[in-house]
Amino acid sequence: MQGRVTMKILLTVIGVVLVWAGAGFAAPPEISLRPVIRPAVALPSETPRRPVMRGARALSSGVDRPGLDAVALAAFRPVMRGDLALAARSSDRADPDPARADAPLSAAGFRAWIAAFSGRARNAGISEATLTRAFDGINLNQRVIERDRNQAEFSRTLWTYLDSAASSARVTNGRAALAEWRQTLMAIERDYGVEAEIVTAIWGLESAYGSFRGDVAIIEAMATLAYDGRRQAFFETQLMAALQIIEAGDISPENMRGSWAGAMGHTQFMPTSFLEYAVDRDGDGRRDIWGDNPADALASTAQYLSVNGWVYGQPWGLEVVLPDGFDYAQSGELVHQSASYWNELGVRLTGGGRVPENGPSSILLPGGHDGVALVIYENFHVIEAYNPADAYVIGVGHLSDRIAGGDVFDGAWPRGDRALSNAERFELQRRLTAAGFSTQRIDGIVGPLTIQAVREYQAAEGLVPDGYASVGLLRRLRRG
Ligand SMILES: [Ca+2]
Repeated sequence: MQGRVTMKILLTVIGVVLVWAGAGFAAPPEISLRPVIRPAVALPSETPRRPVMRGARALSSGVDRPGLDAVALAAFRPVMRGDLALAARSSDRADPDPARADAPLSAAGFRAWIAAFSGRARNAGISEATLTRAFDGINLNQRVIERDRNQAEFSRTLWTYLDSAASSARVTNGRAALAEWRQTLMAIERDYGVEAEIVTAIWGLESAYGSFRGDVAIIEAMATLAYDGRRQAFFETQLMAALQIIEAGDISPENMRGSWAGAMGHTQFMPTSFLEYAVDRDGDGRRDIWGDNPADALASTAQYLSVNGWVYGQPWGLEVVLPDGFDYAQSGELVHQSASYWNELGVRLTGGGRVPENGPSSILLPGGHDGVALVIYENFHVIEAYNPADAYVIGVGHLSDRIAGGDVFDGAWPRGDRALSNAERFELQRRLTAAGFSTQRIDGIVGPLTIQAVREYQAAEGLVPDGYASVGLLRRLRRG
């Protein structure tokens, strides 16, 4: 648990830190929404850029956000699955190689870098044939660099994220996708012990059920970003993993395509995740997460969750109603209690039922005490292994519930509140720490310890100690 909390402290964004990737990378207009922590990878909207999923299945596309269809928006997705998280950490915490980062990039420099890297790849067991195929004709990709460097950062609230993540269109398309692939998904559920709706929801958030698998050449993008040097070690590792995948014969270099930051296929695996979790479900001898048939990708996603501890039959979380006089010091991910403990306090499901026993659980208040209250179970943290942003986990969980026929949240969100900007999150941490409520680190990431510091500050100020890091709270801190 300590490791998990540490992970959260390092990586999580609560209330949703969304790095909104700047528009203009993709030539065609692209509506994409996805809370991102760098590196940004486009999350597809529910409107496929292509009218249909190639070959496999037509999506009933539908924009439920009028006015956006012609607007290039780029991505919305809490990116940060484990390996991306490492990239974020190395980018935000470790010093980039200043010589490399500031040096002008050139085609000649790129070729020289490829030559040097090829030596390291040979030493790692990559064959000459694979290196030749992989690096033949690739170029320094300026668009990838621009995309990486010009990530305008916008912060979005959780509820704004959920509006798209579990929009009616994404729910409808998810039910259609599940119906179409039911046999495959049910067999995967049986073999891996991960519910079909959960796998479908991840598919829906990662690529809009296969509609946005990405068409950037992965070898070129990874080599470009490694050469660029801002996160050299991370992208070198991804590039090496990509070469290993080609070496293994799973995909040709030409067909190894994905998002500019390296996420590939139906469920947007990074190359290192592929090596760790990808499986050949359809038995053709190749682990193909890129092609029209999603079976390998869906099974790989189930494998990912299964290996990380998914408990079959356990909810990720459930909406609850807190009793009058609830002690908000009991909320937050640092408190773990049994369902009977919550039931004794008077916590109830929104329909009035008792909180079901599913092992240790926590009460989460992502929008403060006026917003939706959730009881979360161990499976919540398993989804975090895929991507630790709370927004993503709640998005996956809620979308899966909706696909399964569940209802929208009963509670309200504080829709009048805007999200804290990146600078404001740093400021909040600085001011809390200066006021004697240490956030342990000043990293702009509102994780469990920052939330705990908020809660202690609120308690000291006579406020409801719900841990909600709002603009109003920051204003109060500014007033001293
Ligand atoms: Ca296969």
